Amino acid sequence: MKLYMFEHCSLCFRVRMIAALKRLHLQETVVLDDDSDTMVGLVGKRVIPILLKDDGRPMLESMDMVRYIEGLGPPVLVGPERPEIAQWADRVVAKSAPLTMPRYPLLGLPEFATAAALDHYIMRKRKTYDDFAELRSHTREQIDELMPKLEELDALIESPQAVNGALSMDDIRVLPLLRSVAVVKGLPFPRRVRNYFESMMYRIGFQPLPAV
Ligand SMILES: N[C@@H](CCC(=O)N[C@@H](CS)C(=O)NCC(=O)O)C(=O)O
Repeated sequence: MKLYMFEHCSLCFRVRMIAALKRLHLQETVVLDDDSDTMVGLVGKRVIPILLKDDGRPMLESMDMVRYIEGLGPPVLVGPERPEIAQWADRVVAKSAPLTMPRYPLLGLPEFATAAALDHYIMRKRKTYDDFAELRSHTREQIDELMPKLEELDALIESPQAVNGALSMDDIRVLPLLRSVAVVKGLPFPRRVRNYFESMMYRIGFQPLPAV
Protein backbone atom coordinates (compact mmCIF):
# COMPACT_ATOMS: atom_id res chain seq x y z
CA MET A 1 0.00 0.00 0.00
CA LYS A 2 1.22 3.45 -0.86
CA LEU A 3 -0.01 6.67 0.75
CA TYR A 4 0.36 9.99 -1.07
CA MET A 5 0.36 12.57 1.65
CA PHE A 6 1.44 15.85 3.19
CA GLU A 7 3.32 15.59 6.49
CA HIS A 8 1.13 18.30 8.06
CA CYS A 9 -2.15 16.73 6.93
CA SER A 10 -4.31 15.41 9.77
CA LEU A 11 -6.45 13.31 7.39
CA CYS A 12 -3.26 11.63 6.17
CA PHE A 13 -2.26 10.99 9.76
CA ARG A 14 -5.48 9.03 10.31
CA VAL A 15 -4.24 6.53 7.72
CA ARG A 16 -0.69 6.47 9.05
CA MET A 17 -2.07 5.93 12.54
CA ILE A 18 -4.21 2.91 11.70
CA ALA A 19 -1.37 1.34 9.68
CA ALA A 20 0.95 1.82 12.67
CA LEU A 21 -1.60 0.41 15.12
CA LYS A 22 -1.99 -2.65 12.90
CA ARG A 23 1.77 -2.89 12.34
CA LEU A 24 1.19 -2.90 8.58
CA HIS A 25 3.73 -1.42 6.23
CA LEU A 26 2.60 1.73 4.47
CA GLN A 27 4.84 3.22 1.83
CA GLU A 28 4.62 6.95 2.46
CA THR A 29 5.14 9.37 -0.43
CA VAL A 30 5.13 13.06 0.39
CA VAL A 31 3.83 15.17 -2.47
CA LEU A 32 5.10 18.72 -2.99
CA ASP A 33 2.30 21.21 -2.43
CA ASP A 34 2.53 22.47 -6.02
CA ASP A 35 2.67 18.98 -7.54
CA SER A 36 -0.98 18.79 -8.62
CA ASP A 37 0.09 16.65 -11.60
CA THR A 38 0.83 13.66 -9.34
CA MET A 39 -2.62 13.85 -7.71
CA VAL A 40 -4.48 14.48 -10.98
CA GLY A 41 -2.53 11.68 -12.63
CA LEU A 42 -3.66 9.24 -9.93
CA VAL A 43 -7.29 10.21 -9.37
CA GLY A 44 -8.18 12.98 -11.82
CA LYS A 45 -8.24 15.78 -9.26
CA ARG A 46 -6.17 17.58 -6.68
CA VAL A 47 -6.71 15.82 -3.35
CA ILE A 48 -4.65 14.38 -0.50
CA PRO A 49 -4.55 11.76 1.00
CA ILE A 50 -4.62 9.13 -1.75
CA LEU A 51 -4.16 5.47 -0.83
CA LEU A 52 -2.97 3.24 -3.63
CA LYS A 53 -3.92 -0.32 -2.74
CA ASP A 54 -1.72 -3.27 -3.63
CA ASP A 55 -4.06 -4.04 -6.54
CA GLY A 56 -3.22 -0.58 -7.95
CA ARG A 57 -6.65 0.93 -7.23
CA PRO A 58 -6.76 4.31 -5.44
CA MET A 59 -8.92 5.34 -2.48
CA LEU A 60 -9.88 8.96 -1.88
CA GLU A 61 -11.60 9.19 1.50
CA SER A 62 -9.45 9.01 4.62
CA MET A 63 -12.09 7.24 6.75
CA ASP A 64 -12.64 4.66 3.97
CA MET A 65 -8.87 4.10 3.96
CA VAL A 66 -8.93 3.61 7.74
CA ARG A 67 -11.79 1.07 7.46
CA TYR A 68 -10.02 -0.71 4.62
CA ILE A 69 -6.75 -1.06 6.58
CA GLU A 70 -8.65 -1.99 9.73
CA GLY A 71 -10.21 -4.83 7.71
CA LEU A 72 -6.80 -6.36 6.95
CA GLY A 73 -5.96 -8.95 9.62
CA PRO A 74 -7.20 -8.93 13.21
CA PRO A 75 -9.14 -5.76 14.18
CA VAL A 76 -7.69 -3.22 16.60
CA LEU A 77 -10.48 -0.62 16.70
CA VAL A 78 -12.72 -2.77 18.86
CA GLY A 79 -13.94 -0.20 21.39
CA PRO A 80 -17.22 1.71 21.46
CA GLU A 81 -17.71 5.09 19.77
CA ARG A 82 -19.35 8.11 21.36
CA PRO A 83 -21.16 10.73 19.26
CA GLU A 84 -19.82 13.52 21.48
CA ILE A 85 -16.26 12.68 20.40
CA ALA A 86 -17.12 12.99 16.69
CA GLN A 87 -18.93 16.26 17.49
CA TRP A 88 -15.90 17.52 19.38
CA ALA A 89 -13.65 16.67 16.42
CA ASP A 90 -15.97 18.39 13.94
CA ARG A 91 -16.16 21.54 16.02
CA VAL A 92 -12.55 21.94 17.10
CA VAL A 93 -11.22 22.53 13.59
CA ALA A 94 -12.71 26.03 13.31
CA LYS A 95 -10.74 27.02 16.43
CA SER A 96 -7.53 25.14 15.64
CA ALA A 97 -7.05 25.98 11.95
CA PRO A 98 -6.17 29.68 12.46
CA LEU A 99 -3.39 28.50 14.78
CA THR A 100 -2.09 25.55 12.78
CA MET A 101 -2.36 26.69 9.12
CA PRO A 102 0.04 29.64 9.43
CA ARG A 103 2.57 27.52 11.34
CA TYR A 104 2.98 24.59 8.96
CA PRO A 105 5.12 26.62 6.52
CA LEU A 106 7.57 27.34 9.37
CA LEU A 107 8.29 23.71 10.23
CA GLY A 108 10.60 22.69 7.37
CA LEU A 109 8.16 20.03 6.16
CA PRO A 110 8.93 17.99 3.02
CA GLU A 111 5.80 19.14 1.13
CA PHE A 112 7.30 22.65 1.25
CA ALA A 113 10.81 21.61 0.23
CA THR A 114 10.98 24.04 -2.69
CA ALA A 115 10.23 27.79 -2.72
CA ALA A 116 7.54 27.14 -5.35
CA ALA A 117 5.81 24.52 -3.18
CA LEU A 118 5.91 26.76 -0.11
CA ASP A 119 4.53 29.76 -2.01
CA HIS A 120 1.86 27.57 -3.61
CA TYR A 121 0.58 26.64 -0.15
CA ILE A 122 0.68 30.21 1.11
CA MET A 123 -1.16 31.52 -1.96
CA ARG A 124 -3.91 28.88 -1.86
CA LYS A 125 -4.52 29.35 1.87
CA ARG A 126 -4.75 33.13 1.38
CA LYS A 127 -8.05 32.48 -0.38
CA THR A 128 -9.52 31.34 2.96
CA TYR A 129 -7.29 32.80 5.67
CA ASP A 130 -5.72 36.19 6.29
CA ASP A 131 -2.06 36.86 5.82
CA PHE A 132 -0.16 34.28 7.90
CA ALA A 133 1.92 36.80 9.88
CA GLU A 134 -1.26 38.70 10.71
CA LEU A 135 -2.93 35.47 11.83
CA ARG A 136 0.03 34.47 14.00
CA SER A 137 -0.01 37.88 15.65
CA HIS A 138 -3.37 36.86 17.18
CA THR A 139 -1.97 33.69 18.76
CA ARG A 140 -2.91 34.65 22.33
CA GLU A 141 -6.57 35.26 21.51
CA GLN A 142 -6.69 32.14 19.33
CA ILE A 143 -5.30 30.01 22.18
CA ASP A 144 -7.91 31.51 24.53
CA GLU A 145 -10.59 30.44 22.02
CA LEU A 146 -9.22 26.92 21.69
CA MET A 147 -8.63 26.17 25.38
CA PRO A 148 -12.31 25.49 26.26
CA LYS A 149 -12.38 22.84 23.51
CA LEU A 150 -9.30 21.16 24.97
CA GLU A 151 -10.87 21.29 28.45
CA GLU A 152 -14.00 19.72 26.97
CA LEU A 153 -11.90 16.90 25.52
CA ASP A 154 -10.05 16.52 28.82
CA ALA A 155 -13.37 15.73 30.50
CA LEU A 156 -14.24 13.18 27.77
CA ILE A 157 -10.99 11.18 27.76
CA GLU A 158 -11.41 7.88 29.60
CA SER A 159 -7.86 6.55 29.41
CA PRO A 160 -4.40 7.53 28.12
CA GLN A 161 -4.58 4.37 25.97
CA ALA A 162 -7.84 5.17 24.20
CA VAL A 163 -10.27 8.05 24.30
CA ASN A 164 -13.17 5.68 25.10
CA GLY A 165 -11.16 3.20 27.16
CA ALA A 166 -10.56 0.79 24.24
CA LEU A 167 -9.26 1.83 20.80
CA SER A 168 -11.97 2.87 18.37
CA MET A 169 -12.62 5.10 15.37
CA ASP A 170 -12.87 7.95 17.86
CA ASP A 171 -9.11 7.72 18.46
CA ILE A 172 -8.63 8.08 14.72
CA ARG A 173 -10.77 11.22 14.91
CA VAL A 174 -8.97 12.77 17.88
CA LEU A 175 -5.23 11.99 17.82
CA PRO A 176 -4.48 13.53 14.38
CA LEU A 177 -6.15 16.76 15.50
CA LEU A 178 -4.07 16.86 18.68
CA ARG A 179 -0.93 16.24 16.61
CA SER A 180 -1.90 19.30 14.56
CA VAL A 181 -2.55 21.63 17.47
CA ALA A 182 0.65 20.48 19.17
CA VAL A 183 2.55 22.59 16.58
CA VAL A 184 1.51 25.65 18.61
CA LYS A 185 4.33 26.49 20.98
CA GLY A 186 3.07 27.50 24.42
CA LEU A 187 -0.32 25.85 24.02
CA PRO A 188 -0.89 24.01 27.31
CA PHE A 189 -2.60 20.64 26.92
CA PRO A 190 -4.76 19.85 29.96
CA ARG A 191 -3.42 16.89 31.95
CA ARG A 192 -5.53 14.06 30.53
CA VAL A 193 -5.15 15.38 26.98
CA ARG A 194 -1.37 15.54 27.41
CA ASN A 195 -1.16 12.01 28.83
CA TYR A 196 -3.38 10.67 26.06
CA PHE A 197 -1.40 12.47 23.34
CA GLU A 198 1.97 11.31 24.66
CA SER A 199 0.96 7.69 25.24
CA MET A 200 -0.76 7.35 21.85
CA MET A 201 2.11 8.93 19.91
CA TYR A 202 4.53 6.63 21.72
CA ARG A 203 2.36 3.62 20.96
CA ILE A 204 2.28 4.33 17.22
CA GLY A 205 5.95 5.31 17.15
CA PHE A 206 5.62 8.88 15.90
CA GLN A 207 7.41 11.97 17.15
CA PRO A 208 5.26 15.10 17.38
CA LEU A 209 5.82 17.76 14.74
CA PRO A 210 8.04 20.67 15.81
CA ALA A 211 6.26 23.46 17.74
CA VAL A 212 6.63 27.13 16.82
N1 LIG B 1 -12.98 13.75 2.65
C1 LIG B 1 -11.60 13.71 2.26
C2 LIG B 1 -11.09 15.14 2.29
C3 LIG B 1 -9.73 15.28 1.69
C4 LIG B 1 -9.26 16.72 1.76
O1 LIG B 1 -10.03 17.65 2.00
N2 LIG B 1 -7.97 16.90 1.59
C5 LIG B 1 -7.39 18.22 1.57
C6 LIG B 1 -6.06 18.26 2.26
S1 LIG B 1 -6.15 17.88 3.95
C7 LIG B 1 -7.11 18.59 0.15
O2 LIG B 1 -6.92 17.73 -0.68
N3 LIG B 1 -7.09 19.86 -0.11
C8 LIG B 1 -6.82 20.34 -1.44
C9 LIG B 1 -5.43 20.80 -1.62
O3 LIG B 1 -4.53 20.41 -0.86
O4 LIG B 1 -5.24 21.56 -2.55
C10 LIG B 1 -10.84 12.80 3.21
O5 LIG B 1 -11.25 12.67 4.38
O6 LIG B 1 -9.86 12.17 2.80
